[in-house]
Amino acid sequence: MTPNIIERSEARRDRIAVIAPEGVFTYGDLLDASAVVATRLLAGRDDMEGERVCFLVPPGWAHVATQWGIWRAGGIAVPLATSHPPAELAYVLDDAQPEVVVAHGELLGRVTESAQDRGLTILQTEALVSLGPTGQLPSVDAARPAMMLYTSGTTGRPKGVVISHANVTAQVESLTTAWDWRDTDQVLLHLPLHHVHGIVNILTSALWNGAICEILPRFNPVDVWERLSRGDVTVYMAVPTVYRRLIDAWEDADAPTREAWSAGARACRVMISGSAALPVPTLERWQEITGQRLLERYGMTEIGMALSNPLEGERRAGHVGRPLPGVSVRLVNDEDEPVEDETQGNIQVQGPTVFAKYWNRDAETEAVFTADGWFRTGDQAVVQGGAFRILGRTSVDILKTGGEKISALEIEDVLRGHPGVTDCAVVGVPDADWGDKVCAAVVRTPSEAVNHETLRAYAKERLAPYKVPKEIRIVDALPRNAMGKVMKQAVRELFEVTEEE
Ligand code: MCA
Ligand code: AMP
Repeated sequence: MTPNIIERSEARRDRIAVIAPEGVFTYGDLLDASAVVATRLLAGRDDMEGERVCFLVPPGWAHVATQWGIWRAGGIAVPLATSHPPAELAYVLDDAQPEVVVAHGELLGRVTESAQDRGLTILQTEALVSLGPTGQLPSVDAARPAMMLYTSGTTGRPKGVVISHANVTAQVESLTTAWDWRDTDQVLLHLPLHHVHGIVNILTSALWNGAICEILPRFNPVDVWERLSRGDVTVYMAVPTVYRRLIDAWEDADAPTREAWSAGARACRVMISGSAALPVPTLERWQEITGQRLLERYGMTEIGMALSNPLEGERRAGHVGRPLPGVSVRLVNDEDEPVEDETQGNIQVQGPTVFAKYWNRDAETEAVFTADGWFRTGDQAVVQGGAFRILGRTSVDILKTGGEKISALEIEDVLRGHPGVTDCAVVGVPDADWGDKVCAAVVRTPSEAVNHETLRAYAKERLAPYKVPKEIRIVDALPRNAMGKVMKQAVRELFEVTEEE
């Protein structure tokens, strides 16, 4: 990966690579700045040899230069989520055991204490990504890990998904072929840079192909529309919640504004949706107001992208298309035997895009691969007329809210830590905006006065903001079956009933 993207970029030194809040930067600027970052990280060594570098840097130039610098020094890039509170960041520091933490001055306060408590060096991007000498950089083999992204699962706290340079290359090459990325492309990036969607599908795909990646500091529907209305963005990607927010903003705008916005969006060559199921009404309304039929695709942190509707040809509503180039996908029953067409099955994936392991979790890694090397995604689908349709997840405890994957069990564990909570159950309630809306039913300790607000405040200190339940209901008891197991569907109904009332 690294050698290839570096060589490819050398040939494009004068072309614009990144437009960011900090300014406009060429591929030459990126090569030079990342060489300086790498030299500083190496601090006299030949190679970082897979040491982890956790970095908490807002989306922008410093983020990209730091990521490339870590890669070029032979380190593993561990991007920290800029929305996370100190407790979640500290968890990643404990798990990833980095050698160093890189932080932007704006966010430094979130990690200083945890890093100091753990005896970790902190480097500030303001000093790291600045002019300086460069030394000899190591040659990094493609089989080596490039990055580690944290993802929630059905067991324990989030796990580090170790993704090699070869994985990233395979993912980017597959998308380049499928979506015809070219050096004349210009893509907008406002998704977080600690997920495959933002890092691989948008940023690295653009830079691999010599295109321009324009980074917005945050998502704001009006800013995105205004930017699109200039008519020079060729590729746009987002999660369904974002498309829904854009539609809402368009509905609220006056007629001339709508016209300008729609004209800009029409000029894109492709608009893509993924990370969660795209509701058909969102697809249809988007097409009505922009003329763009969204290209829906399916992927996962552990595998990159697996299925995609075609660039040319029919993009079927409610479907995620066929396997991408180089990716093998099969549907199996619970015994891992392939099922017939038109039959529901569990999705399994194999190929060079698939990750090798979870960081320091051999048992969990072993459990997600079949004996013959297929990755069990935990998602279910059916093939109808050659196209896959996602039917849901095997576990009710994995939720997707606004494109963020979360574990109900992790949130339950945190809520149970509150002295006022005797028991609780977290569920995802279907919601037009979020996909799954995180809701919690809580049994209160009689002596303690807790309510929706106190529990949310407690959760906010300990969890990423998107994991904090949007609704908390105090109940006398959780619905349980004869075996004593909480019936999550019945818990979900508690909230659905409330909404209809
Ligand atoms: C923010 N909030 C959320 C979420 N995001 N609540 C639930 N789910 C969310 N995803 C909360 C905030 O904590 C806040 O709560 C309130 O909503 C408003 O926050 P705000 O900052 O205004 O939200 P936003 O900036 O508008 O964010 C919404 C968003 C964002 C733009 C949809 O969540 C987003 O960018 N999501 C995409 C994530 C992504 O890239 N996923 C890809 C992973 P309060 O008011 O209580 O404080 S999946 C992946 O990578 C695989 C490979 C794949 O297939 O793509
Ligand atoms: P993550 O682990 O955050 O990478 O999220 C991956 C999960 O997002 C998958 O396992 C699916 O459950 C879900 N997902 C991604 N794309 C789609 C899609 N187009 N339709 C439905 N679910 C999706």
